[in-house]
Amino acid sequence: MKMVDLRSDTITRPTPEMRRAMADAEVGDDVFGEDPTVNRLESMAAQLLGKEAALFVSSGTMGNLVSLLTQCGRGDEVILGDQSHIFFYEQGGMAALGGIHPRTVANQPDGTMLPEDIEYAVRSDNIHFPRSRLIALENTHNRCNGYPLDPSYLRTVKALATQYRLKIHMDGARIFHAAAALDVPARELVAMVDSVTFCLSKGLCAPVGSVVCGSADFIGEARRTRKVLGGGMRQAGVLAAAGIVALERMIGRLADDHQNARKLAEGLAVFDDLSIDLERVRTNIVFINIARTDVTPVELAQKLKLQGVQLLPTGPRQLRAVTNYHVAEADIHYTLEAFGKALR
Ligand code: TLP
Repeated sequence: MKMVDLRSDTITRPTPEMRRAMADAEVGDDVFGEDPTVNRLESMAAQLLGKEAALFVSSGTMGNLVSLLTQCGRGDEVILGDQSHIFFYEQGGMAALGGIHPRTVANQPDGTMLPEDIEYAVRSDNIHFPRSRLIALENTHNRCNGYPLDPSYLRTVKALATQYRLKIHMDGARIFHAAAALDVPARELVAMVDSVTFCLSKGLCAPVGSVVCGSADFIGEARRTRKVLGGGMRQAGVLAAAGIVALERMIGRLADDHQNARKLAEGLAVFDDLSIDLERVRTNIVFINIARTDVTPVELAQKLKLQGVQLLPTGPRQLRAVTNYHVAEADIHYTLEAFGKALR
């Protein structure tokens, strides 16, 4: 039976071109800085995002952790959204491994934190308080409808950061998805931040890898942090080669995933048993709320799987669908039919 996998865009598999590039990759010892393919990926990434330097890391989680550990010390505080991936899904790594204190602020449905809430969270100089050091943003915002943060909001946060002498880190796991949705170059979305992580393995089809970008000084320190976390990867050019193809070939098609997500959301909104915040569907992530009480998200996901469609339960009444490279427009129709049968 055909299976449409909408659980995540992390499920994307390397394209034939990527596999060829991986097989042919020129490699060296990256801990000595001698892997030409990793070096090429890092300089391409830095250039693409308008930053001085970049660092190839194994995952988005590692990129965020490396960035926070590099920019903050023990007892420092990070202001971040209560729905952010860093807070929600990364095992509290900043606290567990870095002694960094998370200060959460409510995320709005569009992934922003209200500027007044950020300002209220900034600590004054007082012996009782941790020191506010950094604001962490997420773009697109996974748990907030995959919504993109636009340049005007980012400038507002930058003004606050400047006023209070805070750094900004962006979890840009899907920064190119945001750029496609807003129709602005990705570099415009990261110009205001000190560090950014983006993922090669979410929708861009690389099998492994993320890249951290920032100033040359920051990346020099981040390279040390990556090493202490065990992230020095030696002949990593076989992985970076797929990342290069991802940057060259896969970014341009992300708008197709957004369009398919839109079609899926509009098709699902017709079902009385489901509710979708259609206005918030701007990228490839669709949250589906179940209005009925006689079926749990896990049960509905099981029924859908029997009809050849996989989704991820993400809350007590909620499922998530993420369109990606392996989901074609015809698969959206197939998915809508599967919902019809599963809800019957
Ligand atoms: N997100 C995954 C799951 O962890 C939820 C997904 O399926 O969406 N930042 C953001 C915004 C992410 O969405 C993710 C992965 C990460 C960081 C972590 O990346 P990895 O999995 O490479 O460590």
